[in-house]
Amino acid sequence: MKLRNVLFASAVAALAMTAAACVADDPNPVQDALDAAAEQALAGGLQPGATIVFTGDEFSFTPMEVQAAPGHYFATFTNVGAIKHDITFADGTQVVAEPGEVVEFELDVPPEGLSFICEIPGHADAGMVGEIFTGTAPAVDLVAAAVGADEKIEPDESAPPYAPMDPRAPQRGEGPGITLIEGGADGGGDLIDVELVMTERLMTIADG
Ligand SMILES: [Cu+2]
Repeated sequence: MKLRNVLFASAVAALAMTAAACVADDPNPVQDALDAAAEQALAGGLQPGATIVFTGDEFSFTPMEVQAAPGHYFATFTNVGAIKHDITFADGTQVVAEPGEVVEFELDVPPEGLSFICEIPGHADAGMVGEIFTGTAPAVDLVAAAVGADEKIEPDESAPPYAPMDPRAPQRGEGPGITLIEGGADGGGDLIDVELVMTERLMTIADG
């Protein structure tokens, strides 16, 4: 009889744990996908048969770079953004997800790897580009891919020299144009006077 009681007690404990696990897992599939994507980025190269987890938002993919050996993969695309996104691979595979939606699909990674973008107009230019690499190092510069491969970024010779900034948070009342006047505010509190300087500059923010 004693044994039977013990067994019954552990069955109840197991049920309680299962219930707790369900409550912890279910409410936030979006966060789960983000966690999985982050874990995958740290894990290094994936092997065929694994599940590649992609997330997309305004306007990037996580991960932007996936390292995976050539072969067949399972994949999920979770839209963690507020507007519709797709993930479109260089081989034509396309998956569309509404905000909050998780879409499962399968993918063949060829020996040369596979680039992907969001095909919704403007999204790739805004940063929704990525690449599955089959080697150990990224084969293309993703920034160059985003701005156009033949568009070379040249250093600006007339730019002011690089000057390191003080990384410390300023003390109360410290900084250029900032004056601390103790007891200077209405009601007796301290007054921090901040001098805002307006300057007029001519600069190009976009061609044309
Ligand atoms: Cu998009």
